[in-house]
Amino acid sequence: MKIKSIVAGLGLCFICHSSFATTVGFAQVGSESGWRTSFSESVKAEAKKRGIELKFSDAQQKQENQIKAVRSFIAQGVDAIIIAPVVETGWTPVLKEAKRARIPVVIVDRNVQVQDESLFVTRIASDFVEEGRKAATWLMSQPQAQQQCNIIELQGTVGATAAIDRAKGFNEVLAKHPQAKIVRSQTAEFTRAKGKEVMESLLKAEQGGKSICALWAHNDEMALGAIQAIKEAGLKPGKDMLVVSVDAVPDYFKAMADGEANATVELNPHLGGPAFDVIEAYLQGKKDIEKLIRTTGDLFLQDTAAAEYEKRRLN
Ligand code: GYE
Repeated sequence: MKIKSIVAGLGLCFICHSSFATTVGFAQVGSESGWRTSFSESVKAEAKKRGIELKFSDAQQKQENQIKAVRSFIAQGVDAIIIAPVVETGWTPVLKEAKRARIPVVIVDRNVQVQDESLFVTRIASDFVEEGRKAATWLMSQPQAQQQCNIIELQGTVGATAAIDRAKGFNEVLAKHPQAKIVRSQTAEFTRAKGKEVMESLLKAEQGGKSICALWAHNDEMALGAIQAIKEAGLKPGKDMLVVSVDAVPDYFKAMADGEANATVELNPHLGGPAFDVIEAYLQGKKDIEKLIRTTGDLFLQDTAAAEYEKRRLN
């Protein structure tokens, strides 16, 4: 199939169309959140639908594992590689290796920091800065936030675009509201277990959390863990303390329907289709592919949460 790709790349292939057997390696971050799991499932289902052979690697949130996986995809001579990077830095050497082997790489979700943009075909991702802005804009519109509003922030993985950019967007809006400020901020690595553990310690540090107006979590999974900690501290999440985050996973809709969370910005996990569309187009010779393909998502609140939960829980 390598030969077919080359022939297709030259624009000479009449039989290649969607039926040619393509092998794609997918270096995934891990399975730290419900959103991540849906994203992995989307890629697997889409590969199956299109007859693509998928080599899937779960890096358990470690970049070194991802780099190893990419090297092994290169050694196996796959036709294309999808990388959902854990962190932004440290990608140049392995991307160069892929380029040397003439294997196209598509970046999905978080970003990579490289000087040479020709090292990847495109990146398919949401605007994380905008997600942070949306979360903060909603929070700042709430009556509780009109007077002094002390916020606890649970950050995502250190060095990950989703954490860097969400914080940036949120803080940008907050800067226009001097009555609101982040009083505690710590990473909880995008997981529910860490979300609970870190929130417990931050609530202790804040004398139980009575003076906290809101929790801002960089993803629903950490918020769900933190909601547990807030309840155990004797406070009502969603009422005594507003809860806002990003992802829009089914469990979070349930929490909103139960009144224990207030808002979330949707992050589309169905990235398999767009990723394979780009790969197929590239292998068939299309070279003028945009460097950034955006996905978007709306803010969801409690009013539609029960209905959304019903719609989404089985998907
Ligand atoms: O929000 C979180 C995940 O990189 C944007 O990673 C993604 C984040 C997502 O595990 O749930």
